[in-house]
Amino acid sequence: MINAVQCGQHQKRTGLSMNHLKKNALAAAFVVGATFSSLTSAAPMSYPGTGGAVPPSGTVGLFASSVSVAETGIINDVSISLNDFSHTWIGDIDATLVFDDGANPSITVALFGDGSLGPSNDAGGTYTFADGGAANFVGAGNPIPSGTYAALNSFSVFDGLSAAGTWTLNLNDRTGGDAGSLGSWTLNIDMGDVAAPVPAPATLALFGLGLVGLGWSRRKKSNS
Ligand SMILES: [Ca+2]
Ligand SMILES: [Ca+2]
Repeated sequence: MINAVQCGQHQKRTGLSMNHLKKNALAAAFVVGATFSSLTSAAPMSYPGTGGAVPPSGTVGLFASSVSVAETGIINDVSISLNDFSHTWIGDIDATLVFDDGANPSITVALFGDGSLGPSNDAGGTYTFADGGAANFVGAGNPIPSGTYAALNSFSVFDGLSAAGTWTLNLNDRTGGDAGSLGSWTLNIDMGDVAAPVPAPATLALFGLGLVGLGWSRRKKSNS
């Protein structure tokens, strides 16, 4: 309603064409229609995680931090940001994102680090890992510039799952000497609606099929 009023005022001032009005009418019809069906558009959600020393003490060990996601929307896309992450030897670290829905085996995506001692490059920035990001994070420079990088594994392994569960960032510093810190981290989940989308016309069609089925069964009964 607010949009319709604003549009009307806008029209008075500028004298917009009929074509523009038709477009707005179509948009309004779409909004009305959407109230009768499940949302199909994706909703980007962000969940903040806490930072800390990497590793938690000394120069070897596991930094782990989890966030709980209550939303049960279907995952369209996942990315993760390491905010204000610094370390004096990036190749010390194996980084993973692990999803545990509490029922099925957990799913692990390797962000960077393959278990062997990697390059001595420093981390010093904010790094987002997302499908389509730049390749070779650990070798991207010294210090590694802030930006969006590809993880070692695709995040598409999460697509189609319900987002609800525990998401854990692991930064495993496996090598003595060199340490760092993480300011915070952010889990980003682009998710759709909980229920499978059922547009209003399809619902009506199913209702109609139900009536047809009912009539058929009654005829069958009367024939027996
Ligand atoms: Ca180390
Ligand atoms: Ca270094």
